Amino acid sequence: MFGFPLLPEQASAIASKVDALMLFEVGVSAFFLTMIPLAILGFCIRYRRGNRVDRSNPPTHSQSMEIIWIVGPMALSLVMYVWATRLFFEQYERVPGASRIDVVGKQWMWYVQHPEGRSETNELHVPVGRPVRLNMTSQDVIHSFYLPEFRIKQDVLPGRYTELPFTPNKVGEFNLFCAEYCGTNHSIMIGKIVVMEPEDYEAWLAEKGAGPSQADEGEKLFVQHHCAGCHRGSQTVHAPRLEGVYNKPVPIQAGDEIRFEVADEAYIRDSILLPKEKVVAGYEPIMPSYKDQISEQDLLKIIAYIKSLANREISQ
Ligand code: HEC
Ligand SMILES: [Cu+2]
Repeated sequence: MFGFPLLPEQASAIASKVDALMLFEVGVSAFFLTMIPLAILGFCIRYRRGNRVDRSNPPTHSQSMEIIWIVGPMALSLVMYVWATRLFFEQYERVPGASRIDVVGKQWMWYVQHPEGRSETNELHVPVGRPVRLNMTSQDVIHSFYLPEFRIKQDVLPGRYTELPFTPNKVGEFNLFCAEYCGTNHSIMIGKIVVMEPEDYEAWLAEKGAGPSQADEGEKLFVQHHCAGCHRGSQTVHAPRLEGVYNKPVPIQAGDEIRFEVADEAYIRDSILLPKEKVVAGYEPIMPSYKDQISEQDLLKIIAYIKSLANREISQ
């Protein structure tokens, strides 16, 4: 309208669907927002003092009206509820084969780590048309990862991993904002997302030379922090091997009982920071806690390494 866009561009697979739902909700609101004041105004004028109108037998009850105003809004609300819920599940659905990219928010910047090894700040490069899953955490306070052109937003929380799946469908540069007030310089916590043709993306990843991958860096840290001393089949310490553990159910000793938990990113993170919380059945709780000793970035690298072990054979 007059060269002033009312809505940002639609740059992800889900964007047009989010807009359709929003337009519907705005339409319903606008309808009632006009009809109710119009009715009030109409009655005010018609029944103003001194106007000669029939005021005998004012209706005190109308069953049909009651049915309309109960069933109508309920049906409309249910349409919005079902529509929005389906869209929500569609957006957060885990697409197999999505590439996982790690994001750490901190006052006041975004740090992004690609599994291939390249990292960047306040920028996120992704290939067009391929599903991506961001695995995000914060080093300090609550931030929120907001891509307006993609119509997606997700809180980024300290001490927890949240995920944000999406599929970009337009090549170009788009906005990245922090959408949760996070302190003095919150307003400069902005960046951009660069959507590239897959070939260009591959070239971009390799631009700085084939450095170590995220998992390789994680392996270095695994040795540096002495994890390897216990977890690589030590003669003196009885600790579980980590090959193949990722995304598999692990038996946890809970009192006298054993329960199973899937070793996802959050589980591995907890195992490193709070090892006494969940002790693997059959082992002593001798693993030291690494709380406040390993940065969020390094934790993600170690997790990437453990994840990469999932496909390796156990070798003694
Ligand atoms: C002193 C020996 C020791 C060190 C050092 C150690 N661990 Fe452990 N770790 C254990 C033992 C024993 C267990 C099993 C008992 C438990 O769950 O606490 C374990 C459990 C785990 C688990 C859960 C495994 C499963 O099968 O569910 C993970 C993941 C893990 N450690 C990662 C690490 C990482 C990463 C480091 C280094 C930052 C590390 N550990 C350092 C002894 C150790
Ligand atoms: Cu922020």
